[in-house]
Amino acid sequence: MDALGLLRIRVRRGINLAVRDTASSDPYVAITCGSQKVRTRVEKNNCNPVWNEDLTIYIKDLNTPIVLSVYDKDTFTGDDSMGTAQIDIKPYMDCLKMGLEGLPDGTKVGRVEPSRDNCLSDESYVVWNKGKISQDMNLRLRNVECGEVEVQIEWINLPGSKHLHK
Ligand SMILES: [Ca+2]
Repeated sequence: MDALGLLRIRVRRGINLAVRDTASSDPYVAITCGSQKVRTRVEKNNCNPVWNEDLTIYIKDLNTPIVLSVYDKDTFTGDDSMGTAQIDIKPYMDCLKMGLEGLPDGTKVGRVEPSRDNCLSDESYVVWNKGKISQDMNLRLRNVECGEVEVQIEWINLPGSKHLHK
């Protein structure tokens, strides 16, 4: 495996997610990247679930799309879709490649505006904190009537892997 590194995706919570059962849903988040698929636990009967769960994927190619999907867990039928969003890590990776060091905690090192090409519902910042760089994103779900998901991404270098900093 010649991965560039790991991406930790903290799935914080869902906001105003779509109703897929009688009055609510049993949502969970699945993230796919190439052949990888990881998922959170199911939060029963809650359209504003708090997961606060870390999902980690290998990144081998920065061009492979990272797709977040929300589903309603059903016991006897297939799980219903509650929307999808793509996680665009390119602005974040560009900040990482700058090789920043020794900044005060909370320094904003990058800003990403919502656009037609990303799924952001709000401005998103790449932030330096305690020697680490992370980015919080509010993702507006597509292919669904409503719903947003808050995530945070953070890069983790693999020991011995090709270093990103040039
Ligand atoms: Ca259900």
